[in-house]
Amino acid sequence: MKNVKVNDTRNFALIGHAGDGKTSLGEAILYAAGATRALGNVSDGSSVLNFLPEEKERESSISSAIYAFDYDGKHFTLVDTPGDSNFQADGQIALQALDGAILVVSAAGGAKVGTARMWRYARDHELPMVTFVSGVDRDLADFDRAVTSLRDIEASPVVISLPMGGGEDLAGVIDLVSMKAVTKTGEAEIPGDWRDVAETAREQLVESVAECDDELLEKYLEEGELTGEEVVRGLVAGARSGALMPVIAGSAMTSAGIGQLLWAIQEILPSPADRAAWPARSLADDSEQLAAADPEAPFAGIVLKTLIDRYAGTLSVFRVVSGTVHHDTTVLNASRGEKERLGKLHALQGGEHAEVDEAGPGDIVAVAKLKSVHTGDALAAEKGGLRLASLTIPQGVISYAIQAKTKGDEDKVYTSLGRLVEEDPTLQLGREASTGEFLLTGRGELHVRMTVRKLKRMFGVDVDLKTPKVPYRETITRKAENVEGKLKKQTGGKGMFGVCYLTVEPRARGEGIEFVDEVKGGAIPRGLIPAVEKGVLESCESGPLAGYPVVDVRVHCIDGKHHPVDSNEMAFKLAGSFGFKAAIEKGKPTLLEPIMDVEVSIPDQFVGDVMGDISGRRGRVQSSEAQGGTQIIMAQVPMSEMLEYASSLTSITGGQGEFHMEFSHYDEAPANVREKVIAVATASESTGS
Ligand SMILES: Nc1nc2c(ncn2[C@@H]2O[C@H](COP(=O)(O)OP(=O)(O)OP(=O)(O)O)[C@@H](O)[C@H]2O)c(=O)[nH]1
Ligand SMILES: [Mg+2]
Repeated sequence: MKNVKVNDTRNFALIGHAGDGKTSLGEAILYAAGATRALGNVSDGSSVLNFLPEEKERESSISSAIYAFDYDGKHFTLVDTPGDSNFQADGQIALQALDGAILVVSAAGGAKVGTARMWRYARDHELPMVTFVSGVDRDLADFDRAVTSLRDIEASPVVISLPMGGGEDLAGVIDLVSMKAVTKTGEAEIPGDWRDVAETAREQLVESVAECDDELLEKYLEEGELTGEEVVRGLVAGARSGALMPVIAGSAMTSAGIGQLLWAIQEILPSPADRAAWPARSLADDSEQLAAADPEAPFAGIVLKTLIDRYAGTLSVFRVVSGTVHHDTTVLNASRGEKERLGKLHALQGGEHAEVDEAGPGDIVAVAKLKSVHTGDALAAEKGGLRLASLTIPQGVISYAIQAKTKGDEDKVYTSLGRLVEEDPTLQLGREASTGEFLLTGRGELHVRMTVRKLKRMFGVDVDLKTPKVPYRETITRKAENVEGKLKKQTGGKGMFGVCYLTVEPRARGEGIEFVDEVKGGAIPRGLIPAVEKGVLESCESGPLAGYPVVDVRVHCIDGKHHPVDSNEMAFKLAGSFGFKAAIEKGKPTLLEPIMDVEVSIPDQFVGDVMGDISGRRGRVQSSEAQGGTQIIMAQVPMSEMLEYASSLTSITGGQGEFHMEFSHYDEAPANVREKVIAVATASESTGS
């Protein structure tokens, strides 16, 4: 990979719905490019992209795999992302560090909810895309319907290669750019019985690209045709601006269309130099700058993945945006302000890696874990460097309480999970203050269960998952004025004295806690007001109803009393805490529950059952629309009702449903829910568990 120019580098991801053929397509690309000696297969465990044992077992990707290879004098890095909504966030992180994407759509089912989600994500990050309609060799393949389904998700498809036949009779593809038939034996003239279809499709292609460019449109209107070169120019312009989505037909199994795809990757997807420059800030004066793909510029890079390797330990994978780095280069972790010396650089090939001497713009390389570096961090040259924006990391949405299966394993469980969280930042590990339980938070039930599997395989420790914990909150519903918080201890020895008067009032959802100092005339000495605030904030951690954090309250400290000798920090902290607790009680506390945005996609016939089930879960359906053969239902449902939704949806739809959810907002819980939560909290308090 040395000496490849920036213009000859391509970094792209395979994105799409679960099971639509991304990994298989990745294997077909690697094989066609000569990067692998045999065509890897997801079903027999020979895939080099699904290299994790959990992936081989499930025959499905759970983490994005990065594979660097050279082809035709160019350097490519392919990132195969998972399609399941439990793991898609991992691909979303990687996409932010790449230059383009291949949207993989199954010819048998067309675009689905996972296709739409990743398509929107890539579009929002301005990544040019090409669609590969895969599996045209399948019995149920319907290429035209798959193309139409792309219109449903608002992509603007333009077909650049057509399948010749389908199912078992698939003979190859027709390349509409070169107007040739491509079969197993090579390139040939388009057979007579395919000529009309090809001509019509070519006309549509020419018309679509002409509409992307005024000059081409003029020529097309005058002459009714464009040259091959002009078609390519229009395609490139259309795909890069997002106005067009070039579509290629093919199969990962028969390798039909893979040549066209390799062509499109080189000709249509941008090189690191073609894409928009990266916004950055100067480390010296914080001014806004652009980081360009210049090998001579000061180094700037971005960490897109952290992975635990069998042999090398933990690795940080970064993409070089500007400049060039070597083994031993000292860089700055610009996101955290720490210096780091790079170890040996490695190019990744799925689960394997090969040492490289240097990395320049567009290269994606791994180094042994740098101590301060986390996924998403920006790296920069020590001198004259630019700080790129850190990547956005989607956070977990569902929490489980975890408990070591074997007593005595607790420490090991905690440190090992810490390493897995390091590897997968969409997981969070925390402790519930009110119960002391350890919580593992992930993007879905399967995400958390897979993490537990990895924990067992990699670190030899096992845990039990307990019913997910709902992160309830507490707040007040009315104002309570002038409530006294008093600490007075003046019998024997050194006394303690502090009094504060607090007024509390409700704030809007999501506004948090605010402390306002309105004490006049030194009723509480200036230096001791922060102690009152500290007392208030500490009390917020555990509310009066069920011990959940108190939120969305404004606390005014309006007055107080002090003693020249006995007043001190401790006294006012306790006074603040007592005052706050008393004020909250008077403010008629209530329980808030998290509400989730839920997106369910199901075949038509299950709409009635699924909607009924959502209402039964206190959910509100907000919309329902048809999208490429599936119905998408959007609803808001309390989190407590969604904890085991995955298995219910499977049983309602016989495994044909998919859902995704994200936290939306907090809402007041109805009285019956509140009473139940309080009863559970009181019971666990009295048993001390
Ligand atoms: N006939 C046929 N089968 C295919 C093709 N591509 C994939 N498959 C099969 O479809 C199934 C799913 O393929 P994968 O490549 O694992 O799909 P994926 O998109 O990577 O799935 P996730 O990683 O779960 O998102 C496997 O059984 C493949 O063998 C194709 O072009 N033709
Ligand atoms: Mg896969």
